[in-house]
Amino acid sequence: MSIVTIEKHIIDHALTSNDISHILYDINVAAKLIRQQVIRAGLTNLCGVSGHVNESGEVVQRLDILANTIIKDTLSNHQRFSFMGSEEESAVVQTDTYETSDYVILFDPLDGSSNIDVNVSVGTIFSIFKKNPQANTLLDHCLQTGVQQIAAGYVIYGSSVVMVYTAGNGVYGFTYDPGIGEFILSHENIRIPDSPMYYSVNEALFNACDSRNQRFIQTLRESLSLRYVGSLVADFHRNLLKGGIYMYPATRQSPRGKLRLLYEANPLAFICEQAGGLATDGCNRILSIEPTELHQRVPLYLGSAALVNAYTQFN
Ligand code: P6P
Repeated sequence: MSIVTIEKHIIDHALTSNDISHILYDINVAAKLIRQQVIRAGLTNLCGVSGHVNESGEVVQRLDILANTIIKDTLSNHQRFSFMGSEEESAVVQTDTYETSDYVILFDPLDGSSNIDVNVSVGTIFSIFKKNPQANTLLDHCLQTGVQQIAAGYVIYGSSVVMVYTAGNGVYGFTYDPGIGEFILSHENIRIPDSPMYYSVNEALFNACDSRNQRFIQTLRESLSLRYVGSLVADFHRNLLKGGIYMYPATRQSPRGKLRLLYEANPLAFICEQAGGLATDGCNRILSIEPTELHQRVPLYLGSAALVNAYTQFN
């Protein structure tokens, strides 16, 4: 079996032209550093809450803060990014090289981190843009529609550590080999299977949804198996590989849904569409939504095209 590292893959796919190779290398370094902390969390007093609440009003875990710091420091040192938006940062972060660097990154440093204490997979999600030439403010560089992304991906820290990305030419997965300290190509050109197996939704929200969502969930129950671990990256990764739908609808408590457009919905929507799937907020294509706030939430329906289309037929 030929060993294809991220660097070799990028050369083979001639991605060196727009710096994607350097960006993916930087992210793979950050992922290795975060992995080191995740796999030892129970031994290093890194489990549990930090005592802070983030801009979205969510309790921040100790590992959220550490992962956020690792990504900011690693990427700033490599001087490719001008601006960063993070779930754990209330405002846009401007790097020391903002005048000369060309790229912008939005990221969720450790999605699903409340699952760390119980050993359920968690993940890092990232979305990459070029700087916005029409920007008047720092925020304008981050508030770009999802179709403007030049790359997106995630790292899932699970039974193995897998980095999945797209740069608009298909979806590729790399599994970390601790024996050689490298991510090795393991999933060549991922496509969502035509016949879905799973649906992923928090069934406890059923009574808080509108009747359209309730009727849709009832149809899913008849033909699919429910798999929901409460980590978006883990639930999405399963549906990407096996076929299925992840949904987090608007509810009475969260009328705009729970998940964030810029660093959760957009990057996973880019990957999903590149793998032959669809991603909507129930009415609009996620990648076409014009962002207005850094931490804005959207309802999210993401996965097999047949299932996402089935929801849009409900009214
Ligand atoms: P609930 C984790 O906090 C997260 O943002 C996603 O990773 C996950 O899919 C969702 O929230 C779980 O939310 O309300 O079902 O616990």
